[in-house]
Amino acid sequence: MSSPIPCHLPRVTIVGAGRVGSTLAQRIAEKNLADVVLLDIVEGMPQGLALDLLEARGIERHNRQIVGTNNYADTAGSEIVVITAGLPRKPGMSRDDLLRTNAKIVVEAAKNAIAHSPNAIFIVVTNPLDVMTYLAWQATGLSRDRIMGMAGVLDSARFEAFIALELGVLPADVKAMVLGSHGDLMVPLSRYATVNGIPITELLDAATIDRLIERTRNGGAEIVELMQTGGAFFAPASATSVMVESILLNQSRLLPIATYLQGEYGLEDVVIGVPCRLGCAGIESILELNLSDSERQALHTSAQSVRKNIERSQEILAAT
Ligand code: TXD
Repeated sequence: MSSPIPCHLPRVTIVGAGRVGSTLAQRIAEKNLADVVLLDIVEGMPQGLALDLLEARGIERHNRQIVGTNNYADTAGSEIVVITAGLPRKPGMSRDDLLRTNAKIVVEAAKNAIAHSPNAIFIVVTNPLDVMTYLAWQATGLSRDRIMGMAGVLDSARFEAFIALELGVLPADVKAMVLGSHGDLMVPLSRYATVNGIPITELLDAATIDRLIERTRNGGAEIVELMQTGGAFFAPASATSVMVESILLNQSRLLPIATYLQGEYGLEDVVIGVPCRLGCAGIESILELNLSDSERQALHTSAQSVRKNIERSQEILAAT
Protein backbone atom coordinates (compact mmCIF):
# COMPACT_ATOMS: atom_id res chain seq x y z
CA MET A 1 0.00 0.00 0.00
CA SER A 2 1.38 3.42 -0.89
CA SER A 3 1.81 5.85 1.97
CA PRO A 4 -1.19 8.12 2.50
CA ILE A 5 -1.00 11.66 1.11
CA PRO A 6 -0.46 13.89 4.12
CA CYS A 7 -3.46 16.13 4.38
CA HIS A 8 -2.94 19.53 5.88
CA LEU A 9 -5.81 21.53 7.20
CA PRO A 10 -5.15 25.17 8.00
CA ARG A 11 -5.07 25.99 11.68
CA VAL A 12 -5.99 29.29 13.30
CA THR A 13 -5.03 30.03 16.91
CA ILE A 14 -7.11 32.54 18.84
CA VAL A 15 -5.42 33.86 21.98
CA GLY A 16 -8.12 35.06 24.36
CA ALA A 17 -11.29 32.95 24.44
CA GLY A 18 -13.53 35.79 25.63
CA ARG A 19 -16.52 37.11 23.76
CA VAL A 20 -14.70 38.19 20.59
CA GLY A 21 -12.37 35.16 20.60
CA SER A 22 -15.06 32.54 21.14
CA THR A 23 -17.45 34.11 18.60
CA LEU A 24 -14.60 34.25 16.08
CA ALA A 25 -13.91 30.54 16.69
CA GLN A 26 -17.55 29.81 15.89
CA ARG A 27 -17.46 31.92 12.69
CA ILE A 28 -14.23 30.29 11.43
CA ALA A 29 -15.46 26.75 12.11
CA GLU A 30 -18.96 27.31 10.72
CA LYS A 31 -17.57 28.97 7.58
CA ASN A 32 -15.45 25.80 7.28
CA LEU A 33 -12.28 27.90 6.97
CA ALA A 34 -9.86 26.16 9.36
CA ASP A 35 -9.36 24.12 12.48
CA VAL A 36 -9.28 26.35 15.54
CA VAL A 37 -7.19 26.41 18.72
CA LEU A 38 -8.74 28.59 21.44
CA LEU A 39 -6.26 29.59 24.15
CA ASP A 40 -6.94 31.47 27.37
CA ILE A 41 -5.29 31.85 30.79
CA VAL A 42 -8.48 30.83 32.56
CA GLU A 43 -8.31 27.08 33.14
CA GLY A 44 -11.17 24.98 31.80
CA MET A 45 -12.90 27.89 30.03
CA PRO A 46 -11.45 27.43 26.51
CA GLN A 47 -11.77 23.64 26.89
CA GLY A 48 -15.47 24.02 27.76
CA LEU A 49 -16.10 26.41 24.86
CA ALA A 50 -14.33 24.07 22.42
CA LEU A 51 -16.46 21.15 23.59
CA ASP A 52 -19.64 23.20 23.23
CA LEU A 53 -18.66 24.19 19.66
CA LEU A 54 -17.75 20.56 18.83
CA GLU A 55 -21.16 19.38 19.97
CA ALA A 56 -22.77 21.73 17.42
CA ARG A 57 -20.72 20.40 14.48
CA GLY A 58 -23.33 17.87 13.34
CA ILE A 59 -26.08 20.46 13.39
CA GLU A 60 -23.97 23.10 11.66
CA ARG A 61 -22.66 20.52 9.17
CA HIS A 62 -18.93 21.08 9.40
CA ASN A 63 -16.06 18.87 10.50
CA ARG A 64 -13.52 21.39 11.73
CA GLN A 65 -11.51 20.53 14.81
CA ILE A 66 -11.78 22.92 17.75
CA VAL A 67 -9.30 22.60 20.61
CA GLY A 68 -9.44 24.54 23.88
CA THR A 69 -6.20 24.95 25.80
CA ASN A 70 -4.09 26.90 28.30
CA ASN A 71 -0.85 25.71 26.73
CA TYR A 72 0.91 27.38 23.78
CA ALA A 73 2.42 24.04 22.73
CA ASP A 74 -1.06 23.11 21.44
CA THR A 75 -1.01 26.09 19.06
CA ALA A 76 2.08 24.85 17.17
CA GLY A 77 2.13 25.21 13.40
CA SER A 78 -0.73 27.68 13.09
CA GLU A 79 -1.12 29.54 9.78
CA ILE A 80 -2.82 32.46 11.54
CA VAL A 81 -2.70 33.73 15.13
CA VAL A 82 -5.39 36.17 16.27
CA ILE A 83 -4.77 38.02 19.55
CA THR A 84 -7.93 39.08 21.37
CA ALA A 85 -6.53 38.63 24.90
CA GLY A 86 -6.79 41.58 27.22
CA LEU A 87 -9.03 43.49 29.52
CA PRO A 88 -11.73 45.94 28.57
CA ARG A 89 -11.66 49.30 30.35
CA LYS A 90 -13.44 49.03 33.70
CA PRO A 91 -14.95 51.82 35.78
CA GLY A 92 -12.21 53.74 37.58
CA MET A 93 -9.53 52.44 35.20
CA SER A 94 -7.51 55.09 33.40
CA ARG A 95 -6.37 54.71 29.78
CA ASP A 96 -2.83 54.34 31.17
CA ASP A 97 -3.96 51.43 33.36
CA LEU A 98 -5.51 49.74 30.33
CA LEU A 99 -2.42 50.44 28.25
CA ARG A 100 -0.22 48.94 30.95
CA THR A 101 -2.33 45.78 31.44
CA ASN A 102 -3.00 45.04 27.80
CA ALA A 103 0.51 45.90 26.62
CA LYS A 104 1.94 43.21 28.90
CA ILE A 105 -0.71 40.66 27.90
CA VAL A 106 -0.33 41.29 24.16
CA VAL A 107 3.49 41.29 24.17
CA GLU A 108 3.56 38.04 26.15
CA ALA A 109 0.91 36.43 23.91
CA ALA A 110 2.72 37.49 20.73
CA LYS A 111 6.08 36.14 21.97
CA ASN A 112 4.61 32.82 23.10
CA ALA A 113 2.60 32.34 19.92
CA ILE A 114 5.45 33.15 17.50
CA ALA A 115 7.72 30.71 19.35
CA HIS A 116 5.35 27.86 18.39
CA SER A 117 4.16 29.16 14.99
CA PRO A 118 7.12 30.98 13.41
CA ASN A 119 5.44 31.07 9.99
CA ALA A 120 2.11 32.44 11.13
CA ILE A 121 0.41 35.64 10.04
CA PHE A 122 -0.74 37.65 13.07
CA ILE A 123 -3.93 39.67 13.48
CA VAL A 124 -4.22 41.81 16.62
CA VAL A 125 -7.69 42.72 17.93
CA THR A 126 -6.99 43.87 21.52
CA ASN A 127 -7.48 47.56 22.35
CA PRO A 128 -6.04 50.14 22.11
CA LEU A 129 -5.77 48.50 18.71
CA ASP A 130 -3.15 50.49 16.81
CA VAL A 131 -0.78 50.64 19.79
CA MET A 132 -1.17 46.92 20.56
CA THR A 133 -0.46 46.04 16.93
CA TYR A 134 2.73 48.12 17.05
CA LEU A 135 3.87 46.39 20.27
CA ALA A 136 3.10 42.92 18.85
CA TRP A 137 5.02 43.78 15.67
CA GLN A 138 8.01 44.80 17.80
CA ALA A 139 7.75 41.76 20.09
CA THR A 140 7.62 39.22 17.24
CA GLY A 141 10.16 40.86 14.94
CA LEU A 142 7.90 39.89 12.03
CA SER A 143 8.04 41.79 8.76
CA ARG A 144 5.19 44.28 8.51
CA ASP A 145 3.32 42.29 5.87
CA ARG A 146 2.74 39.47 8.37
CA ILE A 147 1.37 41.33 11.37
CA MET A 148 -1.61 43.68 11.33
CA GLY A 149 -4.56 44.95 13.32
CA MET A 150 -8.31 44.61 12.83
CA ALA A 151 -10.39 47.76 13.26
CA GLY A 152 -11.10 49.36 9.89
CA VAL A 153 -13.18 46.43 8.65
CA LEU A 154 -15.39 46.79 11.74
CA ASP A 155 -15.57 50.59 11.60
CA SER A 156 -16.42 50.42 7.87
CA ALA A 157 -19.10 47.77 8.55
CA ARG A 158 -20.65 50.07 11.16
CA PHE A 159 -20.66 53.03 8.75
CA GLU A 160 -22.21 50.77 6.08
CA ALA A 161 -24.84 49.52 8.53
CA PHE A 162 -25.90 53.06 9.48
CA ILE A 163 -26.06 54.14 5.80
CA ALA A 164 -28.19 51.08 4.98
CA LEU A 165 -30.51 51.78 7.93
CA GLU A 166 -30.89 55.42 6.91
CA LEU A 167 -31.67 54.64 3.26
CA GLY A 168 -33.58 51.40 3.85
CA VAL A 169 -31.37 49.50 1.38
CA LEU A 170 -29.77 46.06 1.53
CA PRO A 171 -26.71 46.33 3.84
CA ALA A 172 -24.59 44.24 1.44
CA ASP A 173 -25.16 46.85 -1.30
CA VAL A 174 -23.41 49.52 0.78
CA LYS A 175 -19.61 49.84 0.63
CA ALA A 176 -17.53 52.23 2.71
CA MET A 177 -13.93 52.72 3.81
CA VAL A 178 -12.94 54.01 7.24
CA LEU A 179 -9.24 54.78 7.75
CA GLY A 180 -7.15 56.04 10.67
CA SER A 181 -6.92 54.84 14.23
CA HIS A 182 -9.59 52.83 16.01
CA GLY A 183 -11.25 55.44 18.20
CA ASP A 184 -12.58 58.97 18.23
CA LEU A 185 -10.06 60.03 15.58
CA MET A 186 -11.00 57.45 12.94
CA VAL A 187 -11.30 58.84 9.40
CA PRO A 188 -14.49 57.81 7.55
CA LEU A 189 -14.14 58.73 3.85
CA SER A 190 -17.68 59.66 2.83
CA ARG A 191 -16.78 60.35 -0.81
CA TYR A 192 -15.77 56.69 -1.17
CA ALA A 193 -19.02 55.38 0.38
CA THR A 194 -21.47 54.07 -2.21
CA VAL A 195 -24.69 52.12 -2.64
CA ASN A 196 -23.97 49.80 -5.58
CA GLY A 197 -21.57 52.37 -7.01
CA ILE A 198 -23.72 55.46 -6.37
CA PRO A 199 -21.88 57.86 -4.01
CA ILE A 200 -23.86 58.49 -0.82
CA THR A 201 -23.30 62.22 -1.41
CA GLU A 202 -25.95 61.86 -4.16
CA LEU A 203 -28.37 60.09 -1.84
CA LEU A 204 -28.02 61.88 1.51
CA ASP A 205 -27.55 65.51 2.50
CA ALA A 206 -24.36 66.69 4.26
CA ALA A 207 -25.97 66.99 7.69
CA THR A 208 -27.26 63.40 7.55
CA ILE A 209 -23.85 62.09 6.43
CA ASP A 210 -22.20 63.98 9.33
CA ARG A 211 -24.69 62.41 11.75
CA LEU A 212 -23.91 58.89 10.43
CA ILE A 213 -20.15 59.57 10.65
CA GLU A 214 -20.57 60.71 14.24
CA ARG A 215 -22.53 57.54 15.08
CA THR A 216 -19.77 55.47 13.44
CA ARG A 217 -17.07 57.18 15.52
CA ASN A 218 -19.14 56.43 18.58
CA GLY A 219 -20.09 52.92 17.43
CA GLY A 220 -18.24 50.98 20.13
CA ALA A 221 -19.25 53.33 22.95
CA GLU A 222 -22.93 53.23 21.93
CA ILE A 223 -22.96 49.46 22.45
CA VAL A 224 -21.00 49.62 25.75
CA GLU A 225 -23.50 52.21 26.98
CA LEU A 226 -26.42 49.91 26.16
CA MET A 227 -24.88 46.68 27.43
CA GLN A 228 -23.19 48.14 30.51
CA THR A 229 -21.19 44.92 30.98
CA GLY A 230 -18.62 44.72 28.17
CA GLY A 231 -18.71 45.76 24.56
CA ALA A 232 -19.45 44.60 21.03
CA PHE A 233 -18.38 41.16 19.91
CA PHE A 234 -20.61 39.84 17.09
CA ALA A 235 -19.57 42.43 14.49
CA PRO A 236 -15.92 42.48 15.69
CA ALA A 237 -15.77 38.68 15.27
CA SER A 238 -17.39 38.89 11.81
CA ALA A 239 -14.94 41.61 10.76
CA THR A 240 -11.95 39.55 11.94
CA SER A 241 -13.26 36.47 10.14
CA VAL A 242 -13.28 38.48 6.87
CA MET A 243 -9.53 39.05 7.29
CA VAL A 244 -8.89 35.39 8.20
CA GLU A 245 -10.86 34.32 5.12
CA SER A 246 -9.02 36.70 2.79
CA ILE A 247 -5.71 35.20 3.94
CA LEU A 248 -6.71 31.53 3.94
CA LEU A 249 -8.53 31.70 0.58
CA ASN A 250 -5.93 34.09 -0.92
CA GLN A 251 -8.68 36.51 -1.90
CA SER A 252 -6.47 39.61 -2.10
CA ARG A 253 -9.34 41.70 -0.77
CA LEU A 254 -8.74 45.44 -0.50
CA LEU A 255 -9.55 46.16 3.14
CA PRO A 256 -8.80 48.90 5.66
CA ILE A 257 -6.12 47.33 7.88
CA ALA A 258 -3.99 48.70 10.71
CA THR A 259 -0.46 48.36 9.35
CA TYR A 260 3.04 49.66 10.06
CA LEU A 261 3.74 52.63 7.80
CA GLN A 262 7.15 53.43 6.36
CA GLY A 263 6.55 56.71 4.58
CA GLU A 264 3.14 55.93 3.04
CA TYR A 265 0.74 58.87 3.44
CA GLY A 266 3.73 60.85 4.73
CA LEU A 267 3.71 58.78 7.95
CA GLU A 268 6.64 56.93 9.45
CA ASP A 269 7.06 54.38 12.27
CA VAL A 270 3.43 54.25 13.30
CA VAL A 271 0.58 51.73 12.94
CA ILE A 272 -2.65 53.07 11.48
CA GLY A 273 -5.55 51.91 9.30
CA VAL A 274 -5.09 52.31 5.53
CA PRO A 275 -6.34 50.29 2.52
CA CYS A 276 -4.31 47.11 2.02
CA ARG A 277 -4.58 44.06 -0.21
CA LEU A 278 -4.71 40.96 1.96
CA GLY A 279 -3.82 37.51 0.62
CA CYS A 280 -2.14 34.26 1.61
CA ALA A 281 1.23 35.94 2.23
CA GLY A 282 -0.36 38.64 4.39
CA ILE A 283 -0.39 42.28 3.31
CA GLU A 284 0.48 42.23 -0.39
CA SER A 285 0.45 45.99 -0.88
CA ILE A 286 -0.65 49.26 0.65
CA LEU A 287 -2.82 51.51 -1.49
CA GLU A 288 -2.01 55.21 -1.27
CA LEU A 289 -5.19 57.12 -1.98
CA ASN A 290 -5.16 60.67 -3.25
CA LEU A 291 -6.55 62.24 -0.10
CA SER A 292 -7.90 65.76 0.06
CA ASP A 293 -6.09 68.19 2.38
CA SER A 294 -8.67 67.79 5.14
CA GLU A 295 -8.69 63.96 4.88
CA ARG A 296 -4.90 63.89 5.00
CA GLN A 297 -4.90 66.23 7.97
CA ALA A 298 -7.42 64.00 9.78
CA LEU A 299 -5.23 60.93 9.12
CA HIS A 300 -2.16 62.74 10.44
CA THR A 301 -3.99 63.90 13.58
CA SER A 302 -5.12 60.32 14.13
CA ALA A 303 -1.53 59.05 13.66
CA GLN A 304 -0.15 61.64 16.08
CA SER A 305 -2.43 60.39 18.83
CA VAL A 306 -1.39 56.75 18.17
CA ARG A 307 2.28 57.79 18.22
CA LYS A 308 1.81 59.49 21.60
CA ASN A 309 0.28 56.33 23.03
CA ILE A 310 3.01 54.14 21.51
CA GLU A 311 5.60 56.30 23.28
CA ARG A 312 3.63 56.11 26.52
CA SER A 313 3.37 52.31 26.25
CA GLN A 314 7.13 52.04 25.62
CA GLU A 315 7.77 54.05 28.80
CA ILE A 316 5.34 51.85 30.74
CA LEU A 317 6.92 48.63 29.45
CA ALA A 318 10.44 49.89 30.13
CA ALA A 319 9.50 50.78 33.72
CA THR A 320 8.10 47.32 34.54
O1 TXD B 1 -12.16 46.64 16.59
C1 TXD B 1 -11.52 46.12 17.47
N1 TXD B 1 -10.22 45.93 17.31
C2 TXD B 1 -12.16 45.67 18.71
C3 TXD B 1 -11.33 45.44 19.87
C4 TXD B 1 -13.53 45.33 18.75
C5 TXD B 1 -14.07 44.73 19.87
C6 TXD B 1 -13.28 44.39 21.03
N2 TXD B 1 -11.97 44.98 21.03
C7 TXD B 1 -11.03 44.58 22.08
O2 TXD B 1 -10.78 43.18 22.01
C8 TXD B 1 -11.50 44.79 23.52
O3 TXD B 1 -11.37 46.14 23.92
C9 TXD B 1 -10.55 43.88 24.25
O4 TXD B 1 -9.29 44.51 24.43
C10 TXD B 1 -10.38 42.69 23.29
C11 TXD B 1 -11.22 41.46 23.68
O5 TXD B 1 -12.57 41.82 23.81
P1 TXD B 1 -13.62 40.79 24.47
O6 TXD B 1 -14.93 41.48 24.47
O7 TXD B 1 -13.49 39.46 23.82
O8 TXD B 1 -13.06 40.72 25.96
P2 TXD B 1 -13.26 39.53 27.01
O9 TXD B 1 -14.56 38.84 26.78
O10 TXD B 1 -12.97 40.14 28.34
O11 TXD B 1 -12.11 38.49 26.64
C12 TXD B 1 -10.75 38.70 26.85
C13 TXD B 1 -10.14 37.35 27.18
C14 TXD B 1 -10.63 36.77 28.53
O12 TXD B 1 -11.20 35.48 28.33
C15 TXD B 1 -9.35 36.70 29.36
O13 TXD B 1 -9.33 35.59 30.27
C16 TXD B 1 -8.30 36.56 28.28
O14 TXD B 1 -8.72 37.48 27.27
N3 TXD B 1 -6.94 36.87 28.72
C17 TXD B 1 -5.86 36.16 28.32
N4 TXD B 1 -5.74 35.11 27.49
C18 TXD B 1 -4.51 34.62 27.29
N5 TXD B 1 -3.40 35.12 27.89
C19 TXD B 1 -3.48 36.17 28.72
N6 TXD B 1 -2.38 36.67 29.31
C20 TXD B 1 -4.76 36.74 28.97
N7 TXD B 1 -5.20 37.77 29.75
C21 TXD B 1 -6.53 37.84 29.58
